[in-house]
Amino acid sequence: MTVNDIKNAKIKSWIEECVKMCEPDQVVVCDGSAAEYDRLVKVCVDAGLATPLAKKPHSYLFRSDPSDVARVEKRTFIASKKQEDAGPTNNWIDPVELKATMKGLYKGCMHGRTMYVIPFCMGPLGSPIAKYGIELTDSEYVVLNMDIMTRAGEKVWPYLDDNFVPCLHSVGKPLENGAKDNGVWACAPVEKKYISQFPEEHLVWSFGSGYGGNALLGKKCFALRIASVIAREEGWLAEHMLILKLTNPKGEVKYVTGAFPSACGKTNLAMLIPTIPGWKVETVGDDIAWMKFGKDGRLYAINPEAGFFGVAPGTSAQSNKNALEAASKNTIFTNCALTEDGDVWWEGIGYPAKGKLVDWKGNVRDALPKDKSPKGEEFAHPNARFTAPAKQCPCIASDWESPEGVPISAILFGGRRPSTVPLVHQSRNWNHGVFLGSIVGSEITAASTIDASQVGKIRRDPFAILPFCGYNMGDYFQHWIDVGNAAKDKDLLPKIFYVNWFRKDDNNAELPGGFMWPGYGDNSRVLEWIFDRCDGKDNFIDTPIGYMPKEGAINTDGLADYYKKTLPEILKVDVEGWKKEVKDIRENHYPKFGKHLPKELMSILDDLEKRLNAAN
Ligand code: SAT
Ligand code: MN
Repeated sequence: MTVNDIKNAKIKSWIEECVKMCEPDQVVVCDGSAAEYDRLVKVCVDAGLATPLAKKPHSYLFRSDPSDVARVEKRTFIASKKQEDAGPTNNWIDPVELKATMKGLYKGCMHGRTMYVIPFCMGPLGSPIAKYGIELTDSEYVVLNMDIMTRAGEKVWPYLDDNFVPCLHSVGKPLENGAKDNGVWACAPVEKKYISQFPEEHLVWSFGSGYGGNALLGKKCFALRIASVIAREEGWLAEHMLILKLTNPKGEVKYVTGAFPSACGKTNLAMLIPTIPGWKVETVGDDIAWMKFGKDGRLYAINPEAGFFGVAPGTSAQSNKNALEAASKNTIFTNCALTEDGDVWWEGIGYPAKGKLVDWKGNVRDALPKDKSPKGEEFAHPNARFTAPAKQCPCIASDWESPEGVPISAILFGGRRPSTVPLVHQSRNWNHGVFLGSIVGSEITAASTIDASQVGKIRRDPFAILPFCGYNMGDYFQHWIDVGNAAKDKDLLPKIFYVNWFRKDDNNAELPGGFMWPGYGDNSRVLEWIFDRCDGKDNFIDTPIGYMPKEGAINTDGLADYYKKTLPEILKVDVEGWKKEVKDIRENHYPKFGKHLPKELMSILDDLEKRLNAAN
């Protein structure tokens, strides 16, 4: 099929306009077939951009440009008409000005390249919660990744109408006069990179980067930044959340979503292997959840994606066996190291490499006798990724593609908090849960900053959606409150919990890494308590910060003695710590949102302070 065969006039004229501006050598409408995938892989292999992996069937390694290895938040823009609508946490440029600048960049930017037209669906095809888009891109790598991460190609046309989200992408490196990429990843210098969302138009324009969320526009740009705007207009929730299916030993099922800032093990939690007998965790999604009220008044969630774009380093048989299995075939690896026998390797894979490795920059180096490397000398880039089909995950839930979604019983928030925040506590009600979401954050550690004065401070990442919210974060809090108010029956709303797997006691030499809780599969012990809480079981005590496990309510069978000893400590309310927390929220966090901060949240903060004072 060609652009001329497209029946929808709005779609056709948008593509024609982009073709006129970008001037590609040719335009290909993607059908999403296996043959097309293999043809584009061959283009990349022949161009020296991809390496087939002997050890992983139908899988390829790409190396990006060293300047194009992650999302670029500084170059990500919410171009609403009014700056106030982008809010205090987003970069804003006037949309008229931004469009003028970007049109200048897009002019002729696809010379020497092919423009691919990718029709795609976020969510199961035909689902009442799904949304549709079209990405135009000059990157074969993007087409291949979109094939895994979304439902893309010919099958989408019957569902496309005037409501599609247009997503224009260019790597921003035209090839003039027959020039070739010559095995070099194409991108533009950082000051020419623009990852732009136009919320009023539900439009995405991305220029200059070929990597991940900058370029696979269905993911963060559409499914979070634009979808959060649409969700607010339409009364639902587009969230940076995993979705898991939890089955207890009696075979009863509950679905849980969870939002965590990066580096808190979100993908690991979504694919967790419980250590408590009889329990099962299965995956519905590892990154994004779209939640809408069903006819029965419950919130139903779909995973809008079809694949995992997971961080490779740190993924091992111990940390996440299921992710390794998911990425064992039909997978694209980016910026991992290459072994002599044609496999990928990364730091934290669980075993040292042998012989020589080609590192992510393409240099051949002797492998080290361990699976760690000094900072800055990693063989795999710390943000190296695997793009794997979700259906290959051994623990994918049988109903992960259910068009009506899965009914959510619990919502989790969490962060890395070495002190103050207990292992788990439950909000008293929906608005108190919104409060917990609004204060999500991780403590800044020496490992995450070069600025020593920042260490110990909390980097707030409300709802873990800070870089992905398409509008004013204060209005976003209000939207969550409005969704709770819109519930037909408040008792049917999911229960909201705050978990913290990362409490530390560096003075206790018995604890591995100083962590007071083992995490990983043992987090199932906390999930069990949450499951029972959703059933209203009498397993809690009322505390100044919310509901917490009563003594003996967390299953400790088989837990190492030193964790049994630390458990009471991480299930206590640290009154003095929480008073400092309240002060930090009042002085440093909430003032950012000015008059957009919902008054409900301020009264919950006041109430928390009162309860803490009364606890003395
Ligand atoms: O590159 S992505 O935005 O897809 C992943 C991430 O940075 O969270
Ligand atoms: Mn994410």
